[in-house]
Formats: sequence, structure tokens, C-alpha cells
Amino acid sequence: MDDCIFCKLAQGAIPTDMVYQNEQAAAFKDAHPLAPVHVLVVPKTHHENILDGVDGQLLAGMLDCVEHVVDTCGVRESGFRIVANTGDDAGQTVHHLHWHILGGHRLSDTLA
Ligand code: D5M
Repeated sequence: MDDCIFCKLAQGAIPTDMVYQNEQAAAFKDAHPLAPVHVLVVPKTHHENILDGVDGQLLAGMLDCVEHVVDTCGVRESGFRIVANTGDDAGQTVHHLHWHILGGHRLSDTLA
């Protein structure tokens, strides 16, 4: 998608604070961090959300990113949260699938 900022960031067309990437997806730091660790895992192909044509290979690539992020950022043992805001009620602001990886301190007890 030509005007999608996350397409450009994940594909390397715009520089970003990259943590890890593989063939399917990229992990880069969120521009407005909500926790000491706040990294976004983003597919390199455009999908509006998790129900928009995502296949097993892409999910495996995103999971590989998660594993590298939690190891690199040191939160595998202490714990972390994966959040995928989807649609208006969830407050999705960037309409390209992304998983927030949050951790590095005690996270809020409330999910909703
Ligand atoms: O979250 C969208 C997230 O994307 C939000 O936490 C800010 C982040 N964001 C927006 N633009 C950028 C750039 N350019 N770099 C890094 N992070 C960015 P949502 O779940 O859609 O509300």
C-alpha cells in the first residue's frame, strides 16, 4: 500500500529503530512508548488486521520476531504483554496489522 507508514517502516523505506527483522516481518521501537519495553511487530506485506489474509507463514515470521524481541529486550522471564488493537472500538490508529510487545515493568491489571 503506497501511503502506509508501517509498510514503509517494515520494508526499510523509512529508517526506524529496528530491533529485529526476518523475511516476513520487522520489529521496531514504538515512537510513543507506554512501557520501558514497547516494540511493534509488523508484517512486511500490507494486512489491515489479523483477519485480513494472514497465513501461517506470516504468523510464524511474526512469532519469530516476538521471540527475538523478548530475548533482546530481556523480558522473556519477567513477562510481557502482546496487544493487537483491531478496529475503531479497540483504538487502532494505524491500519496495518501490528502487535505491541509491552514489558519491562509491572503492567496494568486491566485489559479493558
Ligand atoms: O498503535 C499504533 C502505534 O504506532 C502507536 O503506539 C504509535 C506507533 N507509531 C505511529 N507511528 C510510528 C512511527 N513512525 N514509528 C514508530 N511507531 C509509530 P495502535 O494500536 O494503532 O493504536
